[in-house]
Amino acid sequence: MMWISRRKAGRASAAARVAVAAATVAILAAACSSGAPGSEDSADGDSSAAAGGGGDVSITFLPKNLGNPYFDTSSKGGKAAVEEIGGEFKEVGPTEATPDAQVSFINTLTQQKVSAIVLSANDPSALCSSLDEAKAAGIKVVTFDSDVDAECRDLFVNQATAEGIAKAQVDLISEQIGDAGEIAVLSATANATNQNAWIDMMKTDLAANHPNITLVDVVYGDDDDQTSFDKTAALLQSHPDLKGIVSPTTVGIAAAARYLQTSDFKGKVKLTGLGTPNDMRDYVKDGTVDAFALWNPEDLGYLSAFAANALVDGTITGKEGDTFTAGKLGEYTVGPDATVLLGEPYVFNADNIDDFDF
Ligand code: RAM
Repeated sequence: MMWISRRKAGRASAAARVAVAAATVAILAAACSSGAPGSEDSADGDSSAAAGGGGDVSITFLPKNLGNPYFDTSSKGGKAAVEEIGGEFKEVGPTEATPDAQVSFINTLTQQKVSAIVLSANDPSALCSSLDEAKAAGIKVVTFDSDVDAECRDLFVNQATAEGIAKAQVDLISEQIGDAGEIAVLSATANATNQNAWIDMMKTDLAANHPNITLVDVVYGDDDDQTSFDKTAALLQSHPDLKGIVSPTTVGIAAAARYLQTSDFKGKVKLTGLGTPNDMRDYVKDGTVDAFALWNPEDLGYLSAFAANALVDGTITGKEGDTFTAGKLGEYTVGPDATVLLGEPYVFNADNIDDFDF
């Protein structure tokens, strides 16, 4: 699997750009999080604390939770895009990945009359009434990474098709366990739109194409490191014949790898799913993990910010066929259901992991 062809040529330069930017990551992270990461007060904070420019357009990122390296990276891309646009960037969000916590941030942003909210949703429907109020106040609502029901937002920026993400993970686990035996899923939160869609499609793919693999359990680590670690231990205890774990969340796969690394199961119970190269590097190098998948979260944030700006300035309305330019990533077209697609998942292993720094 590769990045989509349009971006293939840019991959090396993207990696180089990330490397060059590495020295400034700490500064950007501090600036992006508008106060202490995890602070529930950050939505009330002075927007200038995380300002990315002085323009009229204010674009606020609201991830599932703060303190998650995946969202630190998507917000880094979002901030870069908003700076290019000449707007004002903010990131706010809860410490725990819950819909209730996101609702209060949405309500505050509506009072603040930001131009656009760019959101990864902890629930498909629980945010809808607050998002409706935001839209009624003239705020553009873009989801990225994890969607809400289509009528509750203006646009969804999808990292890759759900089918593609599901298939990548099923292919990986099936290769790693010899296409037979018991597997389990360690997911994020029970209501996460994105993980639930991927798990459904994994089940379909397993049933259709891998009759000798049995999915024996799906457990939820809530995108919390300790909960994910504990759920991994419990899975291995309750399923002594387990051959593999698929964790379609960057928090879950890293915690599961940490558990396996020092256990008797290292190398015997296979682990794959969706992870970041920086979180997973040591586990790939020491044989705890063979291979896993992801897309580039920085590009996802960057594209989402440009999409939000295109809605704000009227270049697009979310209608199928609308086009806009997302800076260095080039031109994108709005597809069915007001969705924009970043690309395809990419597989990381010992041969390529050092080419990436996020
Ligand atoms: C976690 C979050 C996010 C998901 C990634 C793969 O960081 O659950 O929503 O897309 O994993």
